[in-house]
Amino acid sequence: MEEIMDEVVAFTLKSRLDEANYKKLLKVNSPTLHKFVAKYVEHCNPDTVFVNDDSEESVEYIRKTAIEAGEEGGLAIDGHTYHFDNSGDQGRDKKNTRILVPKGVDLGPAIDTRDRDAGCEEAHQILNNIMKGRKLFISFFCLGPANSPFTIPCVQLTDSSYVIHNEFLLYRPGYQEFIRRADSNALSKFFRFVHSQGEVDERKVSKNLDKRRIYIDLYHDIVYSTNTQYGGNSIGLKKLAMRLAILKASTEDWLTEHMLVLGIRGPRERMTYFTGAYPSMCGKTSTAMLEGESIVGDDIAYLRRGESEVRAANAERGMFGIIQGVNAKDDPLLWKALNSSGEIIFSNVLVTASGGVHWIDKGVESPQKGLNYSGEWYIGKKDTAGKDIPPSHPNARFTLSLNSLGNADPRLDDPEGFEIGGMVYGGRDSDTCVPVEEAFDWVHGVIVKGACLESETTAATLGKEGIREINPMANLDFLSVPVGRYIQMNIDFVTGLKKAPLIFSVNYFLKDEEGRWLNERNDKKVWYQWMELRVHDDVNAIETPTGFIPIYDDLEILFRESLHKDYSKAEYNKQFTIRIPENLAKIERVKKFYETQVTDTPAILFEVLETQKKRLMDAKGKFGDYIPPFVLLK
Ligand code: SPV
Ligand code: MN
Repeated sequence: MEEIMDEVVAFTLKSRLDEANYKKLLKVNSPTLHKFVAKYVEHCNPDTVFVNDDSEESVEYIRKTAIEAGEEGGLAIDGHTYHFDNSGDQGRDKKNTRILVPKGVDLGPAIDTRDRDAGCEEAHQILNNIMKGRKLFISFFCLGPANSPFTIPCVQLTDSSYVIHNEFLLYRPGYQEFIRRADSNALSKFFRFVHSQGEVDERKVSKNLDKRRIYIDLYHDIVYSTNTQYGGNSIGLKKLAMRLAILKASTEDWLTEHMLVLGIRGPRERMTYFTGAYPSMCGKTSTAMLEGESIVGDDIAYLRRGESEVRAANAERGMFGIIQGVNAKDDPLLWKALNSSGEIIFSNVLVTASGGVHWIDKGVESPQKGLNYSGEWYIGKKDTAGKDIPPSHPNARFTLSLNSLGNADPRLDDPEGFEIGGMVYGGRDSDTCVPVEEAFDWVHGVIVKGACLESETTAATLGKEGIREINPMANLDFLSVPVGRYIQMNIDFVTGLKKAPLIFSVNYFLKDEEGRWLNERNDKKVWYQWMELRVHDDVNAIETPTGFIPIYDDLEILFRESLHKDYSKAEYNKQFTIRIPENLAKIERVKKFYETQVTDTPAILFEVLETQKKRLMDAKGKFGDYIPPFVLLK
């Protein structure tokens, strides 16, 4: 599309917006914004335009519209609503998500790109007139706390009130920030998202899934998302913004990570903050929600260098969490929030006639019937392949704001962020890594814990589950810079800092030879408490070929004191046995990935892997294939 002239912009906005909305838009004194809005109002051609100025009336209008438009339905508990996505639109669509790059830019084989001109053309073809008969919502947000070095202003255009509703639960409001920045000539750049759910069927779910596209115009800070409603594809500020933020961070020397931020209480009221990277559906939210600890964020962290330390802030302020498995016993805090009045959107759960909701592994008996993403549902209902349809989708979710939780950190919006003591990497790994382990040093940690993170695929993305994949820093799906460069950025990140965080790995999914889980869900609390003690050098550890592991006595005390559990030496020995053949095999898989899928792997990665391999071989020579920890206790 051609650039449009200023007079045309003014004319378009005046003729397309009613007076009240025109005034709200004009209050943000930014010709760049006006031009952008005018272009997409012309192009997508909505019947009406609504500008969200973050006032209570605006927000109430969006809530009301979501119900009236049938995108959400009301539930028995005050403030709760539900939403369904098409049964073919229940996860992130990796196949149709592309980073648009100009000719000559190559991000390597592990990242799906598309030529910018061709991608933009296709996106605009799909978007042409897509909002005819619809309302366009324009809304402003901040990624990161407002008024801080972490802040990134964003504007979302969408014809879905459900998307906007999610966003004002998940992100900090941005209308005032846009006005302030525009008035002081500091609004040169902002992230822009154009989303349309496209045509919907009688259930109000996107129906043209063949035209589902998520195209990230990387160097122009714009993302197009069409013919989808699933949050991971449609909520601009979430994983779509993350690709833009990773590139931005790479040019400004900070990091955008797929990480929780969590405060862990240590002895004598000490609070130590951790970040934790986990692939989707691998325990990130349940870790962030550990009882007795302090949540800052559960999905996306921005990390910056402070004077001498690493500082992190949550890009978000809410949670788009997985609901499967949430139960009263293991998740008391979430359970309470999900059962209390307050604003929550449930997506793809089972809705009962009395306005209740149910999900897989809720820990209560399943209703016989209800409404779910497949329509009317009853026990035994089959899909077209003859498989049982579960009451809720495995990737069913809830959206809420962190401040509706009892454990939200009081400094959640602190513009300075949080000093980080430890960084944790965790994957879905049934047979290789011990439950918790500290890296030897920063570079070892970045490479062996972060870059080598391996995990089985889950229902969070469309496609087959249970396939083991290398997933650097749990961030591969969102990378917008070549993988090797990204790893080098991580290596260099703490250069010159006096207090580099310690790096750890955790594995909640370890099994024995019979396929039984070796740990219980809440054991992770002990792993984090042990890491907290390590950050302050309060306990010793055992050196193994792969890193430092806990001493039994320290864990025994933590299990007893914080989980009231007897932790036996037999359990410890099983869980912390170093599995040499599995570790060696993993190194080969990782090497293959970095040799074939990444064209700019830093040489240091292979060197660190070789050294680790040598340590494993030496240990194997001395102690055999499976080394219980006491053998290594000096
Ligand atoms: C994830 O899949 O990593 C999520 C949910 O956090 S989504 O919004 O789909 O990215
Ligand atoms: Mn995520």
